[in-house]
Amino acid sequence: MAQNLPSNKTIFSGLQPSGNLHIGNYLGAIKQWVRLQENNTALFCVVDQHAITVPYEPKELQNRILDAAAMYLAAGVNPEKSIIFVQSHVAAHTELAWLLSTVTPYGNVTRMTQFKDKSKKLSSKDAISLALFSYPVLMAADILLYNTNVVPVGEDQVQHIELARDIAERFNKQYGPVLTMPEAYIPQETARIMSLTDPKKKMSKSDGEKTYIALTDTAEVIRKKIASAVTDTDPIFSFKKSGPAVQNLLAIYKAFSEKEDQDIEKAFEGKGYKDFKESLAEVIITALSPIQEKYKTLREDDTDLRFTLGRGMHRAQQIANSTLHQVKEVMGLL
Ligand code: ATP
Ligand code: LTN
Repeated sequence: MAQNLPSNKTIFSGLQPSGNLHIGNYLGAIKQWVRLQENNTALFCVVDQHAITVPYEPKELQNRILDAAAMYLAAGVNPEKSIIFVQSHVAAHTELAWLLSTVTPYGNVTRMTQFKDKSKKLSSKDAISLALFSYPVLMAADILLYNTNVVPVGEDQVQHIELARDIAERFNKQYGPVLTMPEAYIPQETARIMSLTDPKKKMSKSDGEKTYIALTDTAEVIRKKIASAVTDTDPIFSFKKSGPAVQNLLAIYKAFSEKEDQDIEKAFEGKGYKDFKESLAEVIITALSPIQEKYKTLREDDTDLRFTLGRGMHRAQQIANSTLHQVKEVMGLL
């Protein structure tokens, strides 16, 4: 199902500052945001309160929040066009989450697959927090506070967006039409970039260095990781006929080179994996190097970055507080 590029809508999305951002995050999320900010009203949030739902290192969090925000800007999110801010700077998120939790059926939250996956990965039952369970309600609050129409995300987040829609519908039915119904926007080719070592699993920062390409990886590291990426038995370069490992590498090639399928297929016809992988590594390096340079500058002196986040906070607060006020009013709070 191909989706048209939205225009004249309100767009909201966010990433957790919980580790190395990788090319899956870039192609599946940030790169899409950059396109969407042109013809829409856009808000991009560093969702720090989501990142603390699993065990984490408090000493590292501040830096990780700044790293994530710097990567948004370095990758082309423009603070003159979009509102860029940190979730915990806008108190309305957690407040609305509580209010929404009163209309959220417990049974619906128990169906969330991300909770099941994440809780399985934790070492003990005690490490599974109530916050990890109620995470999707906070995500619904993030989205619903800004009268969001469109939420660009990777495929893995669709279930959470469905829950946000369900919560909005229940709320509006019970209290009146205050909340806007959001929709997920999933760019097709890059919806799911797979692991470099196991094409059955999505690329994820939690599965070890070799499985992903971090946005901050050096050219040398990128060449090494691509050279050791798994492939299928026969070198066939076809978007339809190759096996899953090569299809994934082709999808990455296409997304970074912005070339057409036929042109890529033709370029590697009759060639071996070595040539293809060398070319793929260079395509990735060329695309990432301007982003890496800008990122380095932004992180060397964070004055500008902090100023941008402060401005984003004020702009976000204005919208969020107005929605929260309406919600409280219809709910009968004083
Ligand atoms: P985790 O370690 O929890 O798997 P992650 O690396 O998947 O984390 P998230 O913070 O869960 O990253 O995802 C941030 C955004 O990037 C989401 O919109 C998600 O859909 C998108 N995303 C993450 N991984 C991929 C991927 N492999 N392909 C496409 N999009 C992705
Ligand atoms: N759950 C998402 C991050 C996230 C988000 C959001 C995305 C939190 N709040 C609101 C879009 C809109 C994730 O794990 N990637």
